[in-house]
Amino acid sequence: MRIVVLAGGIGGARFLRGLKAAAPEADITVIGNTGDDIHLFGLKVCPDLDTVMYTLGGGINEEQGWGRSDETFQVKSELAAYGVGPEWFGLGDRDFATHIVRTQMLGAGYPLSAVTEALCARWQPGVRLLPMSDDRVETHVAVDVDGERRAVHFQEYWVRLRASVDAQAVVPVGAEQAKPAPGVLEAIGEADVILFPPSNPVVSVGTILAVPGIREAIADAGVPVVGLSPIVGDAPVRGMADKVLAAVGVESTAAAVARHYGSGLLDGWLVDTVDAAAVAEVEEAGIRCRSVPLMMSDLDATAAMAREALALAEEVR
Ligand code: GDP
Ligand code: FO1
Ligand code: CA
Repeated sequence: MRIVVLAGGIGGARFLRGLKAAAPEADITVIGNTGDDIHLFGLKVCPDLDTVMYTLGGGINEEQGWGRSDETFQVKSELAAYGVGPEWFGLGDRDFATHIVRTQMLGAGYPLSAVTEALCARWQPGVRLLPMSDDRVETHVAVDVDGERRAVHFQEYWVRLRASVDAQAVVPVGAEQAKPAPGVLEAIGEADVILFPPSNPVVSVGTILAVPGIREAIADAGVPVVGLSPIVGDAPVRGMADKVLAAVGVESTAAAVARHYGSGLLDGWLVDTVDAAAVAEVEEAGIRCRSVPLMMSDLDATAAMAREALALAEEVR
């Protein structure tokens, strides 16, 4: 079975671990969000691609959910001693090596998709990891500070400001001009099932869908498209999905997120058991819905979620 998954960082990566356990024979292609990417110290950092690669490859900091395990921060403190920041973004020494290799290859003319493949040759994530695009896309968030509107990079909004101010708008800068990376449309066209993991609907899955051609290819694929809610009990399990959903006028409920994707895109939707009351509302919107436990507390629980998603896909096929 060929499965395509649109993934952000932590939510996407943890779900993929469960999916691999649930469907060990499946051929899994991951289309990764690159809207979180940022250039720092002359280096290109791709947080969501790296989170998927490290999580599936065994190099992730498990507690944190991002960055490397056994990490140290010597380079960061040496940079700080030169007065070179930003000090608010925690790049560790082991992680730095990834960004150096990536930036060196990009400088030599390799596209991001080829660089990602080369990095994955070390980590062996057990899935084919494709960036959504080889073109530069950067999510910016409009915020009002002291009565003035300004746009900040998504990482500045999340990591420096900790999403403490409301997001007025979310813009995937460059997405309109971006092309899907090589292999993305082909993978969607050849998929048997397409899954939206419990990733952020706006700044992860939404950004991938903003690359012209990807949303259309999924809607036209003619195969089941099933998603899992990242909203449990009317709040994100972690992160700032509530803030960025508000910016696009969507309530932070499992049902509202399903309606936001819409029946033109989604065939099936899983909500947590605490949101069982949302099932009827989602089904009224023309999307088949089930309530099942959706907390990725361990591998078994996550694999069970993946099995439920695949079962729902068979039901709507
Ligand atoms: P990010 O790029 O690191 O923010 O990760 P993603 O976009 O892939 O996923 C973020 C989303 O995952 C957040 O909106 C969380 O609510 C959701 N999430 C994290 N852990 C869980 C979980 O155990 N269950 C569910 N249902 N959602 C989760
Ligand atoms: N998240 C933080 O909250 N603080 C950090 O200092 C930080 C650094 C960082 C470095 C590399 C990387 O791949 C991810 C990093 N993240 C950090 C996580 C990142 O901001 C988020 O996972 C996502 O981009 C949010 O969707
Ligand atoms: Ca992300």
